[in-house]
Amino acid sequence: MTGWRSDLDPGALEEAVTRLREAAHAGETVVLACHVSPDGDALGAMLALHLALVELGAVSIPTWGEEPLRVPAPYADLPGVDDVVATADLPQGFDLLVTLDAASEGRLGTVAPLLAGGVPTIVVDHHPTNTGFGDVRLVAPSAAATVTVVEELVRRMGVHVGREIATCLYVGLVTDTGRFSHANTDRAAMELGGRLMEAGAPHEELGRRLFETRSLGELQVLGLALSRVELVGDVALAHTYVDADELAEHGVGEDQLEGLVDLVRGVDVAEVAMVVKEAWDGWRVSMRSKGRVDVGAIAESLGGGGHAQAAGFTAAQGPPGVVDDVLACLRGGG
Ligand SMILES: [Mn+2]
Repeated sequence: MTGWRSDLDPGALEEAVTRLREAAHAGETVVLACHVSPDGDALGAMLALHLALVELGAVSIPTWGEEPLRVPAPYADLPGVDDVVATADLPQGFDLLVTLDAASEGRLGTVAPLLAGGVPTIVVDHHPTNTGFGDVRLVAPSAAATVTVVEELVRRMGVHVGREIATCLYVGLVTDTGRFSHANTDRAAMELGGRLMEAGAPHEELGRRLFETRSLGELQVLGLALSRVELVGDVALAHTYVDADELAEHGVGEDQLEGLVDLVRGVDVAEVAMVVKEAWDGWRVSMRSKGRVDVGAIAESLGGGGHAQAAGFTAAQGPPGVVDDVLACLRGGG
């Protein structure tokens, strides 16, 4: 096996396929759990495997461990999404647990305690930081997305990848690769995308729904925030903010403005971008760097964390105080 497949233990792959097929053919109950605050890869991987298991005869129950379960708007029409069940409503006994795109037990939220119940657990993931929990582990850090591993599983289970499964898999692939543009985009990702297109994934419609659709309120809040971007020339910092009243007025959640900081980073002369959003528990600060400044170190020094090019922290005070703190770090060589 080459590429991402060489990350997997062939014995574990075979065991996972056998267990899933046997469970399905015996009509057993399989619980599938993706990480909390699910993104496209988490939901796509879980629902694709769910549809495959149902086709083979399993009682498959998809869930994730938070209450209330709120499916993010772009994913509300995914095939199988109506079958999602709250963790509190899971049956008392089930036969097999599969976790998807979750790097640690903590990311499973209220599903995590089920791991201690002695139910065999298959872990399907692609995070290099996966902590190694579970019984059968299919963790492929070289895979662009968890759906990459799921497609392999589904094919080996003998299930045909039709339009519905392809749609779920494509959503995971196109979101985790940033529309086939992030560094994790490789030949395997491109080839998988092609196969899924051929299988009927509506790529054009999905592209529009996932990347080009916003509520009117979201668009207006973006406009507001963009209209007051400021540039601090000596440190090439572009920054802006949105407060809680503005979010409430437009019916927008602070978590719905994920893309704003990337827009701010797009300012041609900026090296660092920062967005400050007021949330119920303080001010959430997102930072991005084009590479010369380690924003992870700055976020860490201010009580948060992240990567060199994408990081964040929570602050008790909003602008201008939080801007002053960050400027002190940037000017201090932090
Ligand atoms: Mn992922």
